[in-house]
Amino acid sequence: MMNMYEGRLKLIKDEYRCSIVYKNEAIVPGNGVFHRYKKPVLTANHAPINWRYDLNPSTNPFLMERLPINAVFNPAAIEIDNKFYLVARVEGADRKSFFAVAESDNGIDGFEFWNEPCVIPETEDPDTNVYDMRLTKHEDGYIYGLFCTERKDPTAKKGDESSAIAQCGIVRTKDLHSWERLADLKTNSAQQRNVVLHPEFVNGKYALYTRPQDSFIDAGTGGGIALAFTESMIDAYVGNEYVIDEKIYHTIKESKNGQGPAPIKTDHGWLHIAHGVRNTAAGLRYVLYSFMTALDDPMKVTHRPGGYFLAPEGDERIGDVSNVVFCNGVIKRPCGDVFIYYASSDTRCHVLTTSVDQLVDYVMNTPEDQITSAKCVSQRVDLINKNKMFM
Ligand code: M1P
Repeated sequence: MMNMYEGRLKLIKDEYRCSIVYKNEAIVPGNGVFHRYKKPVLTANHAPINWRYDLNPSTNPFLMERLPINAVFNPAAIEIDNKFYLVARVEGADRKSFFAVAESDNGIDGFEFWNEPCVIPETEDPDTNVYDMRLTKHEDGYIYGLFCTERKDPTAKKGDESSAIAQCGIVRTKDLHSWERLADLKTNSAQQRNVVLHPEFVNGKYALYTRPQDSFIDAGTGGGIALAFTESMIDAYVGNEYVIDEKIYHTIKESKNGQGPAPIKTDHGWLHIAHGVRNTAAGLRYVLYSFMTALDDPMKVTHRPGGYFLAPEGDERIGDVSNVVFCNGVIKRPCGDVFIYYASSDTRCHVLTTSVDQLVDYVMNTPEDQITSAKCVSQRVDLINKNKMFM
């Protein structure tokens, strides 16, 4: 007869295999822009057993989960030699996040974490929490990971244990195994989140999408997604942050917005996926939207499809921070297929599949937000009239 330890170990191993080995299927017919998938691609259940349990029967006879994983979300993404890699935000039950690489052969299922999480060196001022990496394969030859580094606000009043300062941490790598930590980005803004490196030099400089913000949660006077420039990624410093995509009253991005992954280069322009946030009686609602900037001038927005590209649906709406979709990982394949990785409600990771052609069509031919109800009615009536000959 099996003792408690052995019985539990078998059940836990079976449960782990069941939660990571499955075939993911596209939900058809989809909306013509992308396909959603029936199952998430990466969840807390993907965390290997030896990351969570002390497997020594003499120190853990009940086989208790000593270091549970709370959530796996907001992954960066990259394809190397035909393999799909996610660098996910893994959050323990202790609320600390860290990064870990998971790999898959097809990008839609079969993701498995590497043996150990990423070891990210600290700076002289240790991070309390790190999260939301964006990977950029830069033309200088490095893969950069820009992420949010968070520390307690040193000016917080006595008793205030929640005020924090968010800034941009920077690492670089060639293989996702060893990570070189560079100095945190310096800017003139009080706080930064959602900082992303543009993949090419712009006028000989590194170009960074920033999101200046006044305080930890509120973007405040930080007007939207900005572009800023630095001579070097070593001791990177940006001065002026030029807002290229501002937040706007009564749109899906009226409270704040943030660049998603590094933009995708297409023949027609740089294609951006971003998140927009509005406030509601039920709290903040995060959706994804898209826009395009000029190839020869990434400061110039050329196309702004109105409304959201993706909003949380069904089970996606529920989680640790409900009513959120967030994207910081995309893979454009050489064949033109595009895999967009997003997380729902700060809890789990999903994939959308589409193509450069579909995304370009969406961004270039979807009408802009008309800003008022009357103009939106007229926009819809126009569409109805044009459709008469096809009905
Ligand atoms: O909880 C939703 C998201 O909130 C923050 O994003 P932003 O700075 O744009 O508001 C981040 O903490 C992000 O990780 C989180 O998903």
